[in-house]
Amino acid sequence: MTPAEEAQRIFDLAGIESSAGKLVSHSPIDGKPIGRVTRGDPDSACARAAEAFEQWRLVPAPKRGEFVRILGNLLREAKPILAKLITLESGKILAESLGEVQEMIDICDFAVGLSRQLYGLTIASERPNHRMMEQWHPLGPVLVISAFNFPVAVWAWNAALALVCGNPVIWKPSEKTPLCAEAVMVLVRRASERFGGIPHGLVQLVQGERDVGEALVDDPRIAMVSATGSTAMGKAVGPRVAQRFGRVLLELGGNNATIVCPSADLELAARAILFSAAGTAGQRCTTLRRLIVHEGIADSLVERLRNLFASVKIGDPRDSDVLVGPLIDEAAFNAMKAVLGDQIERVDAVPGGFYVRPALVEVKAQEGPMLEETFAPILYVLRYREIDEAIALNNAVPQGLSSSIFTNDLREAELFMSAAGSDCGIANVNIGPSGAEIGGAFGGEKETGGGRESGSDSWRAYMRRQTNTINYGSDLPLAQGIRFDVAP
Ligand code: UN1
Repeated sequence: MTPAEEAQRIFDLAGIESSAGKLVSHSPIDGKPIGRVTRGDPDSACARAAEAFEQWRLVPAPKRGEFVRILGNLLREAKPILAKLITLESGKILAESLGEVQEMIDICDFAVGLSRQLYGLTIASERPNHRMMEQWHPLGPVLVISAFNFPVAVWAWNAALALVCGNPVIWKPSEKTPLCAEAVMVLVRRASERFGGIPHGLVQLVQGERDVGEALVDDPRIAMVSATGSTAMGKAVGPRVAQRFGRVLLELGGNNATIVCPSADLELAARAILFSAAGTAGQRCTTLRRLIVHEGIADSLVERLRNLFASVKIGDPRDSDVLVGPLIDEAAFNAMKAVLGDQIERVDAVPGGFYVRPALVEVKAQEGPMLEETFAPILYVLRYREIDEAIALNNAVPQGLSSSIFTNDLREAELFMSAAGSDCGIANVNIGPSGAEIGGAFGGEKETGGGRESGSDSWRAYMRRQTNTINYGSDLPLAQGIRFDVAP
C-alpha cells in the first residue's frame, strides 16, 4: 500500500476529515501528499481558551487528573494506529513511533499522580501567631508549539501537565505533521465525552504556518508559550513573549556529545552510539552528533562503528527490519549535503523520499559545521588524551541539551556529572544522550533555551506561585521588627 492509501484508511477509521483545507501534508516515505488540513483562527482560539480557563481552574485538580487518565487510556487503545500514522507522516520507524505514543501514555500516568501532589510549602514565620505558606494556582492558557520529529509526544508532555495544573492548551503543531495532531484531537474529543464534557476551548488545535504561530505567540491571553524546535525559532519566540511579560519554556537545538573513556565497555558503547546517532535518522534534538573518544581506543571503536553504520538497514520505515527511515524532506537532505558535499551517501529506497546512510566524519578539531545542529545523521569523531580536555570539548559548543560518558571508572563518571563536568541539562553514564524517560526533567542550557519539560518538578512552570502570610493573633507585629505605631 502507498503511504497515501494507508493514511486514508486510518483517516476513515478515525473519522478524520483530510481532503479539505489549504495546508497539505506529505509523507517523507515517498514525498507524496497524504492529506490536507484547514488553517485555524488564532484570535478565536485564544478567546475560547480564556473562557475555558475561567471554568477549568475551579475544577479540583484530582478531577482534572481524571480527564487526563481517560485520555491516557484512549491512547493505550489507539497506540498501534496512532503509531502507524506517525510513521507515515514523520518517517520514523514503527518501533520508534510506538515508543513515542508510549511516552504520551507515560506522561498521562505521571500527570494523574501529580494531580494529587501539586504541593506547596509551609514556612516558619518570624512573627508570633503567624503562618506562611505557598500555594500553586493555575496559570492560564498554554500555547504548545511542537516540531515534526516528535509530532505528538512533546504536545503530550506539555498538555498532560498543563491540564492537571488547571490550564487550557492550544496546540500549534509543525506544518510538516498536521495530521498526527488531528488524530490526537479525535482522542481528546472522545475523552471529553467519556469524562462528561470539558469546557469548550480547553484543548484546541490551531493549524497553520509561521504567521499563525506568531499571532498566537503575541496574544496576551496566552499565559505561557512552550516551544520546541530550532534555536532560530526560539530566538524569535523568546523575546516576543518576554516583551509582553509572558512566560516561556524553550526546548531548542542540541549538539550532543558522548565521551568514550579507555575503561569503557566498547560493545555497549557501540550499540548506544548507533541508536543515538542514527536513530530517527539523526532527527532527534537529543541525537548524538559528536563522539569524543580516547586516542587509545579510537581506532577499534571507529572501525566497529564504521561496520555498524555500513550495515544498518535504511529504507521504508514501515518495514520491520529497517532501522533508519527517510529524512523529513528535501531541505533536510540539502542541509546534510551542504555539510558533507560529495561524501553524502543517498540510498535508493523508495522513489520520492530522501534516504541517506548515516555518516561518520573524523575530524582533528571542533570547528565549522560541527558547532551547529545539522538535523541529519552526521556523527563527528574527535580524539582526546586527558579527561579534562574531553569535558572541555563536550562543553565548547553553543548548545547544552544532552551528553553522556562511557566509563567504568567511578572518578571519571562522577567528574562528568559534577559542577566541573558536563554543562548540559542531561548528563548520562553508560547510555547514549538520546531516549530519555518522561520521569526526569527534560531540557537544556545555553542555546537549548533553559526550559524543563516532562517529569520531576517541571509542573511548576505551568502554575503561578502565591505566597500567603496569615496572622491568627490579635497583635500586628511587622516583619524585620519595624515599629510603625501612632503615638497614643
Ligand atoms: C526531541 O527530540 O524533541 O530523549 C525530544 C529523547 C526523547 C525525546 C526527544 N525522549 O530522545
